[in-house]
Amino acid sequence: RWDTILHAGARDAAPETIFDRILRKEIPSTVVHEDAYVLAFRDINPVAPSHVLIIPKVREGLTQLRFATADHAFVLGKMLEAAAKIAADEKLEGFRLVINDGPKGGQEVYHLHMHLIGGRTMKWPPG
Ligand code: DGP
Repeated sequence: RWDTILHAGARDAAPETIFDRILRKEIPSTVVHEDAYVLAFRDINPVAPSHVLIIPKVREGLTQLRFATADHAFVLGKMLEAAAKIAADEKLEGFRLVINDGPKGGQEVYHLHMHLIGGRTMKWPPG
């Protein structure tokens, strides 16, 4: 499975991000979930009482969702599975999952990540 993701190519030429350093534990983070495929840690700049980032562990994965293909289905599923578990662990009554894509989508870190946000009532539409 990792072979297909490693050779998916979308991020091979992309520079490292701060999330690679978090994955290597060079930068401390508050980890709330870790398995073979994903790491989840609290956002340094939370926008809600519970704000967790869920990222794939493999750095040659994806910089952003727009490059996702069927090759990434497994790890994308693992990210969603982790989100469901963390939402239960955090005892969230309601929550929102956000993937920002590109500058106009509000993306700042180009290592695919999902924001799990909860602990307050969400507004719609988002900003
Ligand atoms: P985005 O805008 O979707 O690319 O979100 C990037 C998020 O990453 C942003 O909410 C802040 C968070 N972040 C950036 N640097 C760090 C860091 O060093 N540690 C942690 N825990 N979060 C970070």
